[in-house]
Parts: sequence; structure tokens; C-alpha cells
Amino acid sequence: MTVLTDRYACEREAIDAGLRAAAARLPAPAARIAAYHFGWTDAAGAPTDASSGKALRPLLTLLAAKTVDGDWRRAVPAAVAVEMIHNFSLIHDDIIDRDGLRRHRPTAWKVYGVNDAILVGDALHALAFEIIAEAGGECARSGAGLLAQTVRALIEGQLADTRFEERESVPLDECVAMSEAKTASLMGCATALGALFGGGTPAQVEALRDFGCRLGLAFQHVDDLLGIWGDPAVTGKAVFSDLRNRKKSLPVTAALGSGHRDVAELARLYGGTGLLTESELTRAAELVESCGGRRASRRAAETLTAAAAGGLASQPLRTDAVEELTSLAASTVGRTN
Ligand code: GRG
Repeated sequence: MTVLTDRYACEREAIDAGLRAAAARLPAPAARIAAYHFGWTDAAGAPTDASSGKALRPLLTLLAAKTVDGDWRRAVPAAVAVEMIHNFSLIHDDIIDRDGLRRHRPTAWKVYGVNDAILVGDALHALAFEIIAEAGGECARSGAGLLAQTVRALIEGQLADTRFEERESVPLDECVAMSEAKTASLMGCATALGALFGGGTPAQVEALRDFGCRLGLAFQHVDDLLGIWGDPAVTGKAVFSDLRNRKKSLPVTAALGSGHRDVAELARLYGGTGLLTESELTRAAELVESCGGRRASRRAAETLTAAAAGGLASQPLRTDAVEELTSLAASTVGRTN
């Protein structure tokens, strides 16, 4: 997603500065782990330029502020708060899923242990609300409310995701609802906060939130595809990690519900309890594809992205900024990491 780094260097710099300033408030042991997680330092605490992630959500916040003709710099605290929540959820998610690799490096819990990683996640959670509150005024009050609702949605989505692993079958609409809660809600929050801090009307804030939610669901479809067919050298995650954990991801759920003759074999592999071997994982990926799961998620991602862009037409918005948002959405759906 070079568009993010090249086209928005100024915005990314402001986000990075805000994140670093906020993380510096943490107690030293937590600041050290946060700095590692954000890619600013290595495990020994020495400065490094490892990946901090794509910064998609905070960029969405800043671009959304522009669409309502606002000054994007006023939305930086909201963007930083959203990225803090995102990273807090990643740190906890890695613990829950026992994932050992993120952004090409060992996860925070792998390096510093589960207890400290939980505490750092919690600290980022608290920091996010501190930063929003410091913005002051009505924006801070409604922004904090929206962020808190979103954290509740994230928890609801994560709980559903975990429960799905224990269930033999999950209807696609339940999987979509889980993805809306786990992923789309934070993107919707990101764009809504941008419109709010940019001084948008309630109708504009709502339209931007819809945009972010639709894009977020498209993003999860693509993320789930990358979780199966992504190149680990590019994604920075372990190969087949979702299949290994028998995740009822969107393409897998679509495949299992397809009625195709290969469903029985896929269900048998997914229904077992032992560790899946490398050849079983490869076979599971082939079966998701032959049952149409890959195609279904790719189509859904494209349809949702088009619908997200179309929905913005209902409001008076700055056209150049809308173009920036929609091209960011398009690069999100075409991404490889
Ligand atoms: C919120 C209390 C509380 C707990 C957290 C763990 C959890 C509940 C929710 C999980 C949410 C989660 C991790 C959803 C997956 C979203 C997703 C696809 C993340 C990957 O986002 P990218 O690719 O990440 O934008 P980068 O690395 O670019 O920042």
C-alpha cells in the first residue's frame, strides 16, 4: 500500500508524532513494550525502523475530517486514539490466538510474556480515552462515547469469533455480524470521529461512519483471504495461521455453506481437534477455493467498497477529499499485506 506512505507522508508524520508522545506517558516498562510493538525499537530497546503497521484507521480519520471541509490537524488526537485502540486489540488478539508473529516480528507476548502484554494493551486502551478527553469540548464528549461503544463492539466480535471455533457450523450471516463487530466497527468509528472533529453535521458524521463500516467489512474479507493465500513474506504473519486455528473466517464460512460436493471433506478437516499437518492445511485451502469461498469473499469485498463510495453521494462533501478516501478504500481492497 505505497499510496499510504507516499501520498500521505505529512499525515503519517503527525500520527506517528502523536503516538510517540502519548506512549511516552506510560510507565517505563510499559513504554518499552509499546515501543517494541509499534516497531520503534527492537526487543533490547534499541531504535529501529520496523513496521508500525499501515496506519489505515488513523488515515481514514484524517481524510474523513477533510471531506467535511475540516482542518485535518484538529482530528489528529482522534486519529491517535483510534490507532491506540487498534493496537491494544492487536496485542490482546495475538495473546488470545497464541499468534507468534505480527508485522514480521515476534508478537509482544512472545517477547515480554503474556502478563506484561495484557497490561500494555490495557494501558493503550486507557491512553486512547485520555487523548480524546484532552481534546475538550463537545467533540471530546461524543467522541469518547463513540469510542467506548466501539470497544464494546470489538469485545462482542472477539467473543463471537472465539465461540465460533467451538462450533461445528456457523451461518454466513453470523460470521458477517461477527466481522462487523470485530473489524468494521472500528473503521466506522475512525471515519465518524474524523467527520466529528472536522466539524461535520450529524448527517455527515453518520454517512462517514457508514462508509467506514462498509469498508471495514470489505477489509476483513481481504484480511481473511490473505490469512489463507497471502504470502507470509509480505503479510508478516505465519502461513495458514487462520486455518491452523480452524478459524471460521468469511471465506471458510462461505465455503462450508456452499453446498458444493467438497464441503464434506472440508468440514471433516475443520471438525477435528488435533493439529492439522502441513498437507492438511494445503488441502483445506484448496477446498475453500473449490467450494467458492475465495471467489465469494473477493466479490463481497469489491461490492462493499463500491457501495461504501456510493453512499457518500448522499451528503455535500469536498470532492477532492472524497476522491482521496475512495482511492484509499480501493488500495485497501487490492492490498497484499
Ligand atoms: C477491545 C477490550 C477489547 C479487547 C480486544 C482482541 C479483541 C478484543 C478484538 C480483536 C479485534 C481484531 C484484532 C480484529 C482484527 C482486525 C484486523 C483485520 C486487524 C489487522 O489490521 P491491519 O492489517 O493491521 O490494519 P496493521 O498491522 O496494518 O496495523
